[in-house]
Amino acid sequence: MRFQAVRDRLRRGIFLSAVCSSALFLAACGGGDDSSGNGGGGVASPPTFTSPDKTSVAENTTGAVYTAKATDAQGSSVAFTITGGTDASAFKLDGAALSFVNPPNYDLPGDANGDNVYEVTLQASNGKANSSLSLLVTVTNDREGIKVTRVATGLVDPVGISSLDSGSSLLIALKANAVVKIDGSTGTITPYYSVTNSVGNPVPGLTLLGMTRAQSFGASKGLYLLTQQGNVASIACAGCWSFFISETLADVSDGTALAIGTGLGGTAYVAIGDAGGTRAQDISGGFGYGKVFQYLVNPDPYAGASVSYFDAKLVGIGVRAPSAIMQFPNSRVGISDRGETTFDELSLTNALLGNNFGWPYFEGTHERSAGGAALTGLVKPSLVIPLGSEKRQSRGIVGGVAYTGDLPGIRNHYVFADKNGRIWSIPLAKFTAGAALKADDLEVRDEDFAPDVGKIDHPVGMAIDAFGVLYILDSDGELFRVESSTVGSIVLAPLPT
Ligand SMILES: [Ca+2]
Ligand SMILES: [Ca+2]
Ligand SMILES: [Ca+2]
Ligand SMILES: [Ca+2]
Repeated sequence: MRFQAVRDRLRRGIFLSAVCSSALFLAACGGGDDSSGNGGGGVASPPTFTSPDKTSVAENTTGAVYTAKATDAQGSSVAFTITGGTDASAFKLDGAALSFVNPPNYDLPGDANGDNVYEVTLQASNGKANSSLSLLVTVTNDREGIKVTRVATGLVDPVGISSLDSGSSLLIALKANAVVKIDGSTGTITPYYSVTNSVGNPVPGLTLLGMTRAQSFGASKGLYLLTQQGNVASIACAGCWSFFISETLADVSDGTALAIGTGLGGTAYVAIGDAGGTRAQDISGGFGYGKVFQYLVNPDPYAGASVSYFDAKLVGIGVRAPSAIMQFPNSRVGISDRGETTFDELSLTNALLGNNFGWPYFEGTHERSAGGAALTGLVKPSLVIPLGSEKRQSRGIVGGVAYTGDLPGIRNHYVFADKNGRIWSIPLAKFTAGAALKADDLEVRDEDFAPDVGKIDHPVGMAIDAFGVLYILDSDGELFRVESSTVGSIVLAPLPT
């Protein structure tokens, strides 16, 4: 009897002989449950799957992704179950309809090996015998409504971008002492500002390192510039006074990294690196290295014993190679810092004073040297990304915006980049107190952000215009506008007649 059943199955090609040998036969090949009795007349043959062993589905799908089908030689009804597979827990079965427990996310795959191919084993049973199918479900990308258009090229050595808070107007700082205004919807570029001397000529040898628009006098905003002349980096507020005023920050001949951005209360923040780490924890020696400062223009520079154009506050210590400073919702400021050998990190704080970002004791979550536990005011990083060039490794965190605009795919995400052009996003809701997000929290958005022309290869900054549209500035002079791919296709209902 049994031999007869085996031969029948072989004839139908149901199982692989290599697997289905000897005593393993019943278990591995789901052979007939003939021990349960078949009335003494032959062994029930198992159902035969007729649905394919692979399927593909776009990410975010909520409904059924696959319908199991099988025939039964005896005409019995067939029931399906999930019996295994590496990714079995990602699925649920309703009758023959297979669906994901949670809608799959191509940009942050949930399958065991992260390649967006989910492995699940289905079983078909007629109540007496059963057979199995190893199913592969491939999840494909959806751009989630994101359309990226290149709106300008030819911006030479751009170093920073800010919204002008009016329409689609943006400011872009160019290294060669020029700030240009650009209309983000048309790409039209017009001169806006350059640092000039007393006779109105551009200051010789002065270059720009960065820029942010931040609070100047009262509620009004000013243009804060990071400048360099010779080896000396300075901060300036363009147009805040009738003459050009700058304040020295650091000697940058050793390659000290600087970052400027808008922080708590909409004020200008500057971070000065200290790659060697010998000065980052020293607050007695008057070193600016390894520190973060808030700069405000002084409304009354002549009030004190000496003339002081800026009010500068020491916000924090312990930074190595700061790359970006940005505002976060819930009155937080984010500061990204480039690691030496292990991690890039992003730290969030809502404290204006007393922050210690940990360098040189900590690099990300890695304790680089003993003694870090004793630091006061230690701000543990909210996000650490290992250094490297893989999808979820960093070559240096660039920019970033807390995007609250209309694009559903990235709405309420922190959208940021890697120096070599990787675009990532993380839902803002994940940035909770005490959470240390890691590489496997990164949604890799490279495909969603592929532009119509050009390439986002070395981004230098991001900005959001007054309409809520996101822009990405690339170091080779390209400006990209990120908008909804569906805006143009809204169909208005006809007017009643
Ligand atoms: Ca997605
Ligand atoms: Ca897989
Ligand atoms: Ca996507
Ligand atoms: Ca480019």
